[in-house]
Amino acid sequence: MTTPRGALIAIEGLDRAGKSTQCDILLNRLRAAGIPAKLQKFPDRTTPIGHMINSYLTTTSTNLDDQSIHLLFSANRWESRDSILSTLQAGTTLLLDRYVYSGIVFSAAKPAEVIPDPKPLSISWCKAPDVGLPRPDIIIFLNIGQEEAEKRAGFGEERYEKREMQEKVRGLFERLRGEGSGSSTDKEDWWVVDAGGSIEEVAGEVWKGVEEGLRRVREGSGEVRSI
Ligand code: ADP
Ligand code: 2DT
Ligand code: MG
Repeated sequence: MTTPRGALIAIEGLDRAGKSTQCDILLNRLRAAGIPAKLQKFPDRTTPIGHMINSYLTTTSTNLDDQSIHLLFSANRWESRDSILSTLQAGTTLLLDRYVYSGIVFSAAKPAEVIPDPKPLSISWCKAPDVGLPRPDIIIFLNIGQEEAEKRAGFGEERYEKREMQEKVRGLFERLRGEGSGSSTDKEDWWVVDAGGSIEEVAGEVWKGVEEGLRRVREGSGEVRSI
């Protein structure tokens, strides 16, 4: 008998929603349940493309136009495509701490920098470079109000950690989740969790999403779909 493939589970949400905290808990919980699992974070700042992204996010001296940095974020996912697929085929469940969806909404939320005709990047333009990447079996969205997020540790120094940007990101995530049969998301792909409770409460709800993702894989064709 061949090994059943692992599940591809994306964890998404605004800054400080608790994504990284929940990913760590989940990884341990999956392994404790005897389910082989790995965690991959995007952006992956360890690769040469990731170094450019890190420099853009952490310094004001790295200036890239909005289109170029968007494509770099996407390229940073494409360079992981083969390893994502081989991990899943080896029967290992893969947790993604942010994925394509952060890529779309953060770029589309940016104030336009294109001169002389300033227009924000459209959602459809932002989606295009990720078409063809492995599609998650489930996207667990940690939903948190701005007020609650602001009670957690303060904004850091990175480029997108500003209130106005976060509010736009919130609205665009809502739009993406409600869009229905778009090319990269269907409503049923999303599993929305109230992320305002205690870490343990949130972990309990997140686990239900993981069980749903694992069920979809068990009952599916075995193929990894594409975005
Ligand atoms: P993200 O990865 O989504 O930006 P983190 O997991 O890094 O968020 O969490 C941001 C901060 O909030 C951390 O200091 C973390 O300890 C804290 N935190 C995470 N989840 C909760 C929670 N449910 N309740 C209170 N604080 C939390
Ligand atoms: P972290 O704080 O989680 O390291 O994220 N971002 C992320 C994008 O703009 N495009 C993308 O494709 C991805 C994956 C969100 C760093 C910041 O990078 C943003 C916050
Ligand atoms: Mg994080």
